[in-house]
Amino acid sequence: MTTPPPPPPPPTLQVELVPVASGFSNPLDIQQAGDASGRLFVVEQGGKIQIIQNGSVLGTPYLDVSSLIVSNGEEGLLGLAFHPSYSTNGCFYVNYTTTRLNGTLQTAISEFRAATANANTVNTTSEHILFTVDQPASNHNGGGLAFGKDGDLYIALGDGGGAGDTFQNGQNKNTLLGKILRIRVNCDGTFSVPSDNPFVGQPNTRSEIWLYGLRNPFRFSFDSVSGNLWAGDVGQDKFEEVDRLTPPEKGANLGWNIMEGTHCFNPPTNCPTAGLTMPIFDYDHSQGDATVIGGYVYHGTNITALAGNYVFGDFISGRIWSLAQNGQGQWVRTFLVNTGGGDLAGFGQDANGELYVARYSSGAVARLHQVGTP
Ligand SMILES: [Ca+2]
Ligand SMILES: [Ca+2]
Repeated sequence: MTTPPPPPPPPTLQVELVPVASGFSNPLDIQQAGDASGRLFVVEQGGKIQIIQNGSVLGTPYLDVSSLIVSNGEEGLLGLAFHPSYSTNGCFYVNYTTTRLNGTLQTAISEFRAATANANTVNTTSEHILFTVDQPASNHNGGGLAFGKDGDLYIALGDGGGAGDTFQNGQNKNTLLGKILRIRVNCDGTFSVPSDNPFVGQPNTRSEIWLYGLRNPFRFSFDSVSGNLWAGDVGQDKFEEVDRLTPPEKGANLGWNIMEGTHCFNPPTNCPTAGLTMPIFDYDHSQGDATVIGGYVYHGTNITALAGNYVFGDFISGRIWSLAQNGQGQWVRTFLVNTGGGDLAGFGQDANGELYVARYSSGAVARLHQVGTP
């Protein structure tokens, strides 16, 4: 009688970055159009959107707004979202900074329209600017755009800039800065404010506001299954935070600049926390991390261990982690892989739920992949 071999050790999740395409200039976002075309749209900070199709970068940009925008530091073409009915209406939305409209720095939220949904180039003359917001400083412009499961467009704007909320916008509900907004777009250059937005009809507030008290929500997303909103809100000098809001939590005050993460900021001790919605997770700068990059809840099939986990990272360190609740309900962060410092500017999710990273300084797009799987 032979002794059976010992069982193999439990598998350890090993995640690698598989190159998908390269040759981009400061890519910072990756989107897909929900049109079953398999195309990935790569947003370059300087103003071009490039298409990856069947593993190759098409020779002509999908859209080129380089001449319409300003791009420098935290400025540029910062976000892209395709209309939920893009395959029939061709409408998509971008968030960029510009000085061309009134000579001073503004954020513009613009609609563009492809002549046909399968077009691989879009003319800039199809632009309709939905609205602009004056930017008092060059930094903290936010940038993300995303459609919720409700079909409405959500827009992330930072506190305007400076440091420590110089312009006191986070808690000021009479400005769009330092907020996540919700509007209803019509794909004809117009939009409306949904009547169930939280501050509709309240004096001295902006009805477009969905969430307030944010510092610089550069990246946010919706869980494609639950509809929860996940945001990475970039901190000041000490703490980075991850926020998760369920759809009913409209009108929540996420705390800035009373708090930075779960810590008092202004005042620095004994700050008034009543009514504030805390991040589900925050982390300090002691390990070289200093700019959170919001990602996506994983619903792909390649990395089975990450099912339902939130995947996010940090621009400064390049680290990418997963975040999930343990059996006691505590949020636990697990390191997955590192892009290298200054190289992680955004995540993308394809039609199958697989995740990609926009590698800012190396000008590449890579896919998160479990080592040892096809
Ligand atoms: Ca700004
Ligand atoms: Ca907060």
